[in-house]
Amino acid sequence: MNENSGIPVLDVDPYSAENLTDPYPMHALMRSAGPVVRLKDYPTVVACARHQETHAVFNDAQTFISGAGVGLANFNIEKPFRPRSLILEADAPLHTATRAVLSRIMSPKTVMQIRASFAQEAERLLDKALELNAANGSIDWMAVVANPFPLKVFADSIGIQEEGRENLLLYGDMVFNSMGPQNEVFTKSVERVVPVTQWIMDQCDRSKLRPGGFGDLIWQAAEAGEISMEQAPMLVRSLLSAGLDTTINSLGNAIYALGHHPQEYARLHSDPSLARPAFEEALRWESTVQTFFRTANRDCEIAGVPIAAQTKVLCMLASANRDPDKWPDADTYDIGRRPSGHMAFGSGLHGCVGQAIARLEGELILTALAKRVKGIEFAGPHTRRLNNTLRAFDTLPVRLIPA
Ligand code: OVM
Repeated sequence: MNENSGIPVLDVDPYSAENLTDPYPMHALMRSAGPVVRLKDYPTVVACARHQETHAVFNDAQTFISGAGVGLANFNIEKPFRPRSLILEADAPLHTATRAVLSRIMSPKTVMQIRASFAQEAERLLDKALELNAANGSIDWMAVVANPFPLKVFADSIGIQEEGRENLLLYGDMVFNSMGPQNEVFTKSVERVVPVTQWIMDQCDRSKLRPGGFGDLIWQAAEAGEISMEQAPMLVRSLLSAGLDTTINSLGNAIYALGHHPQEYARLHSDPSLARPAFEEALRWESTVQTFFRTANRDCEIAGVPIAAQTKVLCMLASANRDPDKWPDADTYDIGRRPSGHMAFGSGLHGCVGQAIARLEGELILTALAKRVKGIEFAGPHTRRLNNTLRAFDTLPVRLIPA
């Protein structure tokens, strides 16, 4: 205990290889220590690992701002690692304007319009997965399904060229790593992304974007004066940053959840209309975005604990999603649960603006899987891609048992 503040100080590093590999014992320790904890090695930080405080912080955007960065770095003190995102790392009124544009482009109406073509690609990919599985006895779910699907359907929706799309994976990996400390996980991902950074920024130019795609619609909003012309490429960059690595690893995490719970998979197989809640529960049980920060912009309190202005607040979203005070049998993956209030898409004003498209992608892949496959077995050890923010895989070998 720290006598000055009365806040428990824990000697745990959320960014150690051990905790990135298996964060759950750390989550339990943090939740049980108190509503707010300090971390010995991160003196600028307080952390919330319970659902109640995490939710409260995310729903008070006036006190807990995003404009000073949603990673460990405080942009009021340190220079942002890249020009700051105009939506993720912004507050009102800037955020209000950029959010309105992206939320219209990815509205429920858009989701209805893209559904048929996304479904066709999901069916085609699962046909291919079963063929490869028949030929080889197993497949790498990441290589055959999880990586290719968003790289096809979401990148097509944005309207970027096919050549070089794999660069987006290196970029996303780096962006999410940059929200943690400058550890080896981060510096290695920066080394990999350097050669493709110019390619990424080039794709944000109007001339590169298919007319009528999400990217072009952002430029149209600039032409209409909703945002400035200088802001348009930066908002396209947000789609490229946030739209691939997240959904890709959510598709990985969903198969990981179902593979570990054969009875839940059997339920899904017998009723493929459970695809949507099965995906949602996977987001709760194994949250792809594990953490985001806010910054206290004034002296304030969390759960009655005084928090000084400029403190970085580490919100452990994945831990909130396993908080036993919020969720009965929190560690149990149950596709009959309707996990509303989970924090995997964040919450409040900044809640994931693409979440309807992410859910569509998850639903369609799990539906196509459930129709063709009666069981999933792991076909060897998976390999994780350690990331300071994401729960991610390099490979996830599975054997699909055809129905
Ligand atoms: C952005 C951005 C980057 C990463 C994640 C994200 C989850 C947004 O550049 O706006 O939202």
